[in-house]
Amino acid sequence: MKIAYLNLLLSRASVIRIVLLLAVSACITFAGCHSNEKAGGPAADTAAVSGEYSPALTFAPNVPPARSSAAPKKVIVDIDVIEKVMKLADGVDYTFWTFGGKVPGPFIRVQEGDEVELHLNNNANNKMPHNIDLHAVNGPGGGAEATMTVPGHSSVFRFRALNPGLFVYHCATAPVGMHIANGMYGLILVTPRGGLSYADREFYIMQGEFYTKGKNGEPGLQPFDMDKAIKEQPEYVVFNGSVNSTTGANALQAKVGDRVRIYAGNAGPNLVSSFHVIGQVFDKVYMEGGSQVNQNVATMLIPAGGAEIVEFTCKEPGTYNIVDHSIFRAFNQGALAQLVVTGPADKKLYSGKLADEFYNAPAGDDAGKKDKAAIDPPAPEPSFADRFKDGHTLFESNCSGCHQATGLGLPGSFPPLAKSDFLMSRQDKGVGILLHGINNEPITVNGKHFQGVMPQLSLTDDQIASILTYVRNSWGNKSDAVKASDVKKLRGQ
Ligand SMILES: [Cu+2]
Repeated sequence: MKIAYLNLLLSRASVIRIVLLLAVSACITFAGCHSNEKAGGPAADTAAVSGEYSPALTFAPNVPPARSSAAPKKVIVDIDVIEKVMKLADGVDYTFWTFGGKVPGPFIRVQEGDEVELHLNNNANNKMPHNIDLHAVNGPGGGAEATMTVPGHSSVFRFRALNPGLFVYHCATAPVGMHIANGMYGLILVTPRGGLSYADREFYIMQGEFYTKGKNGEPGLQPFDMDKAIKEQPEYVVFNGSVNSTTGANALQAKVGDRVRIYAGNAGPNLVSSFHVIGQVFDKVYMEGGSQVNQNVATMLIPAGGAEIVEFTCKEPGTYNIVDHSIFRAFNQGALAQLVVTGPADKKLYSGKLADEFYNAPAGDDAGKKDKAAIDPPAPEPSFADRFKDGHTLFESNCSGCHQATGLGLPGSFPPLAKSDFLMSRQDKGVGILLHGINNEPITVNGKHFQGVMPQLSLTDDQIASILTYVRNSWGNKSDAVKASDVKKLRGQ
């Protein structure tokens, strides 16, 4: 989706004023160079509102398009509160409290100066009262007091969107932490007058924790655990409401050359997020979703109840993992999303692996000079038991993060190795994948389709033989040991 934004034309007088402003504030402002005066109208709080409309509300990862008219309008936003059971992870259900029936709630996009009229409808089937606190509001409780609503009622209040930026909204009914932990949050964007710069693709990602009675992965309908919430010990930390909401077939998609903007929120309720896209540098970041721009940052802190706008241009094809870089959250608790970039590779920008060669220590080093055969002699083939044991250790450090210690993988993202028809059909298939990785090629395992992405791991013939011996003889799999010489043969091809 291409999104066009208005470019602001600046008079010489306003350019001078901006230079002065920059000199004083020594910072770059939201929307480059804009102020209410320069937008040609009075301040946002006094500008006349002309006309009304109901904007499109989108659910993650989608973002509604920008409005073309710059004049402030009356904007009517209707949100239904729905309590419902949905999937938190494979085999794990949870009773979510939601804005609009999903977690996170709808993305609300308005413009600086708009008068927003918010209707909060509490479904008659719900059990709890709810309200909404929008961090974009200047007024008591951010609207929470005005919108406290019992089931079967609807509340209305209005606010003027005075401050441009990206803001969290959430339910603030007591116990507030429980309403947030159950999924009642989302983002509201107040675009500055003059709009944001051009972007080819915009995405909506929001992190949140879940505190379940059962441990991570324990199946069934899991109730909320207040004790774990108070101790800030979540079982799940996820993007967009569930484990694997935005991976595999649901990954974000972009093309080489695309300008990507991510609206990233963190609902908490407790943890601060270290938001990172592995293999991308954000060349532009609206810090904490506000007006100050930082440049060339790889990992952004997002406070609980806060948000960031990050931008980058996709330069190389590949699958990019989006994580909370408190990294056990990403690979063990669910805080993992993916962006798949397609298009031509530019080997001048990123070569991929160029060599894996025999290494000889420099002269004078204690290791001394040795010839290749002395360092890397053809080792005698170890026993099956030793191969299996080494393979287990190597699997734990290289493979279990994705394929899981159980060998069951993660549905939709990482194929199972346990009883895998693909793995067990032929030894050389596994060898080939461990030698070369998989670069976004489709593979089918036990009738299920995966868009395969696995990095090349730079393993030796011996290590590959051990890992394959382990995985081909674990979790119900059974076969002969894999020999290092079998791997060597295929490496040469
Ligand atoms: Cu609530």
